[in-house]
Amino acid sequence: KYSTASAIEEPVSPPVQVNYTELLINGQFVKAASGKTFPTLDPRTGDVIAHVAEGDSEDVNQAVAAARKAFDEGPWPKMPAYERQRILLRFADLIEKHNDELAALETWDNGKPFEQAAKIEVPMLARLMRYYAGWADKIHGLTVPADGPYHVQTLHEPIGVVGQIIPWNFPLLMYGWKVGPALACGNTIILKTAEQTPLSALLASNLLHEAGLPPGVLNVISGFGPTAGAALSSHMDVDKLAFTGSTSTGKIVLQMAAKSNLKPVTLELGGKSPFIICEDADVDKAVELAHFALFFNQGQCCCAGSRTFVHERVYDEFVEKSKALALKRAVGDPFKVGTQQGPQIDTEQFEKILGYIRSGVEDGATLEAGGGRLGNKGYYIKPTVFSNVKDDMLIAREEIFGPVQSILKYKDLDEVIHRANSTPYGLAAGVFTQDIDTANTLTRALRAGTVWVNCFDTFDAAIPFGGYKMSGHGREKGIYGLSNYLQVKAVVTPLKNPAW
Ligand code: TXE
Repeated sequence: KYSTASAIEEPVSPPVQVNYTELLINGQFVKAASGKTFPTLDPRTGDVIAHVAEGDSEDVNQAVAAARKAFDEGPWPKMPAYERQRILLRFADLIEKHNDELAALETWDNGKPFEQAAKIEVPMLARLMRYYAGWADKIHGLTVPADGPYHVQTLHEPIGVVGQIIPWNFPLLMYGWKVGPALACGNTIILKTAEQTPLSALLASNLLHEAGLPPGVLNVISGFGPTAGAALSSHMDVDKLAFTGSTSTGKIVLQMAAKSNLKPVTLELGGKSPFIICEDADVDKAVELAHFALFFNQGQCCCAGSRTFVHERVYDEFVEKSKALALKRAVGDPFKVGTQQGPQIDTEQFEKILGYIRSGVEDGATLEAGGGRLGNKGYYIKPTVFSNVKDDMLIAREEIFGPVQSILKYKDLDEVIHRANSTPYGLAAGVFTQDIDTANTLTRALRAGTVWVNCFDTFDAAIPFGGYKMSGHGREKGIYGLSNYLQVKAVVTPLKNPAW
């Protein structure tokens, strides 16, 4: 059924229409000020899906002005939190109602399996909205016992006009991680979507307005990084920036934020996450989990388990079984039932991944499976497995962001801790062991924002996510995600009669 050898069958016709292609500013869909559009492409074929309005600095200015007015004049930040909560809850209901439409648009624009989008990602978006709706009316400050005759309290206030820049690998989930907490706290937003995947956020944002969001509270700009993204990052009237993307672009936006108005920045960046398989592991289960940790979402995950460290005692068996699993992986049209892996996002990522595969071969790693493109159309890559990977090889050091598993051998725990931490990244790590002491040692020793023990990619609205080192600043999701979008104001009042 799946052509894992040479060709991909004719693409299935997507069961969805594209209805929204313009910028969303002040509650209205509008053309770009320049009149320009750009094509968004189907990764299965490289064909144009739709032409989308191309936002630039003039559009960003208009969106910031709308968000500023919606913040300063309200009612959004001042309305009873219960009302904001109800809008987010109605939005969650609408997401569920339009589940398959959102999922199909996501698959068409991104290439991810429809089943994954429809059964995992869109339901998670609804869950995230309900989670943050739940927080909306429970955000409050403290009464502080200060020295001296003072009544001291803290007010937790929304930070203001928020700029958010998101990538293309999980367009709707990144939308949810950013928009959910910012709205719950009473902020107003300008969201810049990734140029590869502008469509699903426009549909979702239309539903959010249908749910009752006042105009200007969420503005959505489709467009490119160096133009629209840069205009947002360096804008003098944006109070806060949240960015997810590559570490190199993260550095650029942080600089722009610093050089403009010193807006605080949350960054969620790249990774090179270790997944450590200990000598006591059930090898079959470990192989399956490590495969999932790397290949999920075509390998396009910031937290992908892209350095699989395997204890020497189980190494050979692990490599054999990982190879067999990769060869069985169902690669094909993401709209087909049963597809596990669709195409990569675009020609740039496709070429970059193929370059890394070539470098793995040239550096002397053993190519166990895959090793090239699949078919002659679109951006499909064969699930690729390298064994005998050494720490200094490019494929073990840099983020590949594709379906390429690198399996490394280790001897003892101290050695693997040192090697796992020898990276500028620190986003996530995985540990596979039945020994509680080994698990405790590793979870404390690994310098990463998330450590999954005997599981991987377990995401939940309540679990915080973010990076150590060059994987980012701050945490998103959960209670931690709220603080990105709040200011703390200390209010100090002398007590007239301190005796009471
Ligand atoms: O990322 P960019 P790209 C990694 C992954 C991938 C690499 C490059 O390794 O291969 O990054 O991908 C906007 N000012 N990740 O080029 O450039 C851009 O328009 C302001 C990991 O797609 O970081 C998009 O909206 N904004 C990552 C967003 O930044 C700018 C997910 C991300 O694009 C900008 C994606 C600029 N000068 C890629 N330049 C993760 N952490 O999950 C670009 N942008």
